[in-house]
Amino acid sequence: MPYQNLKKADPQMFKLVDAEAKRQQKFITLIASENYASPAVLEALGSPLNNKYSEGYPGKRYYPGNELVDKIEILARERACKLFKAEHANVQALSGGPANLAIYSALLKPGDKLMGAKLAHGGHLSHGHKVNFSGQLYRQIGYELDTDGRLNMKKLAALAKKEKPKLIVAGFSAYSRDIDWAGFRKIADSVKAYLLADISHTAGLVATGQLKSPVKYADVVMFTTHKSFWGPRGAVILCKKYLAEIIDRAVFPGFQGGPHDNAIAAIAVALKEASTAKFKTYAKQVIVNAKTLATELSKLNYKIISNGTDNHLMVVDLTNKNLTGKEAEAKLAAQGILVSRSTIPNDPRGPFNPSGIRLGTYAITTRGFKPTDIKKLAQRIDAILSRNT
Ligand code: DSN
Repeated sequence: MPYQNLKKADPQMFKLVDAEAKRQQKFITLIASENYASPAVLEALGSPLNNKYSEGYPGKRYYPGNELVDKIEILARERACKLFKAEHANVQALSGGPANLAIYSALLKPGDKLMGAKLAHGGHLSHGHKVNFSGQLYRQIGYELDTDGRLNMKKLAALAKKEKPKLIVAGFSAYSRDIDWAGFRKIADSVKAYLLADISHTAGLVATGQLKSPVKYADVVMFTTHKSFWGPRGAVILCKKYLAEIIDRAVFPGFQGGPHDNAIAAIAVALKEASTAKFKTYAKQVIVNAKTLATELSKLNYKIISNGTDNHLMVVDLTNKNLTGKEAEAKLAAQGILVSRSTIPNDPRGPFNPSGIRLGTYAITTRGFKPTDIKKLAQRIDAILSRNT
């Protein structure tokens, strides 16, 4: 039985943790940013590595007793570099938002222009949105998807030429198409901007060759380790050698104190898992499942932004169904299916109750869903959303 020590020490918390573990098994999770950490990852996370302080980097710490922690961090960095064919990896950022802020602080000065996708067009808060520190410290030049729900590289090039940003973020939380990294590089070069690829949503698909890799093109690539991998909460920053020192310095001591050594060990485990044939099969299945879900929902007259998907997710515009994203989210959750509300491009509604929902297939694929299950799931989603109550 798991959690026996917790049960004894804190029965109230035990009940909550145990109930949450059961809830995660009971619900069908289509939240595009969620997945299940593997048992090996959870063991590394819950290990005594949690107890160590190791400010600094391997071979250069500000505390003693880090000989083994050094080996662990070096292993995580080496595995990240090998998996993505990268020149340098930093594995200390606590999660995606802090990683992005550290990267900006390394490459930009307050007030500089940062060109990132608008939130309603698939971007992320940390890509310069005004409610995020990134939008308060830097000036966001927001870009949009075209009317077909796809990136229009010509329009992006024109915007970059007009605004001359210092950094371009190519990265998305709700964009279902593969990305023209070479095109982004060309645009960045045309205005002498840095290019940051935020592949938090797709890193596992990139690592296994299912989607194009930005590593050759971007100055910096970052990703979280809990969405597309069976990994812990955390982030990895990859960069060219010439930026390694300033990126490392920005993470520590610029932004953070002691790294979470247990999370770093768990990241290393997740990256090892990601290099296996089993994981490659999983990554392929994630995409097959997402394509099937998009096709089946389209057949049921759901409007998928960009008419389909190349990756694990899709955004569904519910306007023709006379439902808001929040209403659909609640109706589905009441029946055990979790999706997250989502803005659609040029959404007339606000982000708290937007016009769409976002669905992703990482978690259900980990649980073994195949296209036959997906077809039933699409029918079930439609049946729930079509009910009047
Ligand atoms: N909030 C996450 C997502 O759902 O995409 C990204 O940080």
